[in-house]
Amino acid sequence: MPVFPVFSPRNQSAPPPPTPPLRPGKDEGDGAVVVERQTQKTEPPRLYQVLLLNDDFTPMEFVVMVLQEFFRHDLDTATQIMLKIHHEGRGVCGVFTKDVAATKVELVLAASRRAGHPLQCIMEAA
Ligand code: TYC
Repeated sequence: MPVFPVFSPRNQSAPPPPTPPLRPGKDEGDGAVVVERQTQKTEPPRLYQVLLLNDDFTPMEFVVMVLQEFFRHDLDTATQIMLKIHHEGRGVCGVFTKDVAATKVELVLAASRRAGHPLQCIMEAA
């Protein structure tokens, strides 16, 4: 016949609950147990350049407007970038995360087609 210990508030308090096992974590001295330590795994997001390509038909003013409106360049910078594209064939408008770059490309192409220009806008891994 098993004998159960009896703890009544009058004679003594109940014994402390059993200590949890230290595995798989380790007690670090402050009573805290780290169950799992993870090394940093997240990489910074990849970046993409958005570029404009030269053509013989899109007006310079339209390209400057695109660089100001969609890439927030001031008039001087936009003009310099446009002239670089005009002379060298292509030029970087800005560097963005993938989704932002893809959206910029879509918006520029849509605005160009709407205005009847053949301007080409592409993205490339930076
Ligand atoms: N080459 C065009 C012209 O002489 C101007 C131009 C510049 C067009 C940049 C496209 O991405 C471009 N009208």
